[in-house]
Amino acid sequence: MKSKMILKIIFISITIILLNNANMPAKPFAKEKITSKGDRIDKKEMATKIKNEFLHAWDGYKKYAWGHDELKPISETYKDWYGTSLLMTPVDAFDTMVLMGLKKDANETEKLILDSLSFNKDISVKFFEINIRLVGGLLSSYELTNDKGFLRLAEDLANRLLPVFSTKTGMPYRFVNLKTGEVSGKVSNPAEIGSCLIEFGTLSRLTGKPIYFEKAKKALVALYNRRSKIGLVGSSINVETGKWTDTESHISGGIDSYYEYLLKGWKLFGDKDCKRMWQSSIIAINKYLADSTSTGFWYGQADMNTGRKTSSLFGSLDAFFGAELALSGDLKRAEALQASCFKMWNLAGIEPEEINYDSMKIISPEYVLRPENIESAYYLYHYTHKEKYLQMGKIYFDSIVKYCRTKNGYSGLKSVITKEKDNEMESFFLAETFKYLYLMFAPPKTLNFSSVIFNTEAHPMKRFK
Ligand code: DMJ
Repeated sequence: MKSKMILKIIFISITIILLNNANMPAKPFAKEKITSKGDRIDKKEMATKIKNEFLHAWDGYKKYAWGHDELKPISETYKDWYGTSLLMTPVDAFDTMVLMGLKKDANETEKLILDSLSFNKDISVKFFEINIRLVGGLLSSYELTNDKGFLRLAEDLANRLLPVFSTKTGMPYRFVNLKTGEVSGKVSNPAEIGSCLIEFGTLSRLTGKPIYFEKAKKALVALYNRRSKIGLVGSSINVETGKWTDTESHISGGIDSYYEYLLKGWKLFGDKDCKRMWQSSIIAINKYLADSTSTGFWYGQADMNTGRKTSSLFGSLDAFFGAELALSGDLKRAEALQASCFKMWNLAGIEPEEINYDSMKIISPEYVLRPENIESAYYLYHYTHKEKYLQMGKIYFDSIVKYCRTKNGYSGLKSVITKEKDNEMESFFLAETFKYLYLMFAPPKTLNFSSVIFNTEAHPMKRFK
């Protein structure tokens, strides 16, 4: 009886190991050359340069968009997402300023936020974006400063977002009116449904009110429970009926941070369900979506029910996955994927939004100042201490300065081929892109990596003890 049991355990362990090793990259980051000379990087000098460029972007915001959501750097004006400002850029950028030690700017920004930010507005907002940028930004601002004003704002905002969870399934609607609580948007996607546990769970921990954690966790579990027999999720789902409306599976935009929050929900709160959900999901991802080709190691698209490959697209958003693999302990796949991401960045001297990795052709040519490729290089430098990731970070930074810098800030590109600018400076450029760049080169004492978990907008939350 006992030996039967032991045999069974051995059999299950071997099966898990085999599944986990499916589609392994052939050569993990083998002959990838980063710089021609292999020069050592002066970290102090890089950190100073990055800080100065952050200030250049922030000065443009101050001059032409102060008090508004975002800077339009070429027309030298501003943009408010909903016709009235929610201070997207200041809230998103504040913790980066604190980490960079920019005391004067941080003090001015803190005053702007605490004196003028209010959420009692008759506007219908996108739950996902408002949560990751504003609730996340306010919570990390509170944890870094201990100023209760930030926590009060985060709690007020989260209370106004709560009506989104009023479905039978527990999965949230996409939009909510901040004043009336009216909800809309029943066809959603895994990322928008499953990316609030870090923020809502942290809010519960800080306020002692369990409701936020419970709502976010219920949504995450409800989505996980609708995975296919082979363990994958699709691209869109009706949150009222729980029925999938698009069964294409991938790790890209629209699904990406659902997986990120399973892993980070485990790491941040020690949540056992998140651990189990991540561990079973990553087996399916590596079995059906991982793709080792002659051009590198990638993650593509497949049907969630059959596992049949549907396309070979990879883009700037997918580049976040190296960071997740590294955080989960799978450095082999993380390093191989980062080598592919580096190739993608270098196709046109700066990263395109999407490529076909079979042909290595650019499919969507824009670069909207996204952080993910840099985020993964930062994680890999943290875990491996390999100089090549610093060199990679320097190449990324130099190309952003070269192609995206404007007289009054930074602009995304309509095309990485023509380098034509798009006149947008997204708030995540200051929250994420600059933060990850800076942290890669800054002294380790700037932020204790292992004591925090970053939300998907790079706002660090203290790990739950
Ligand atoms: C950010 O708002 C977040 O990282 C989100 O998860 C997806 N992408 C943008 C930046 O590219």
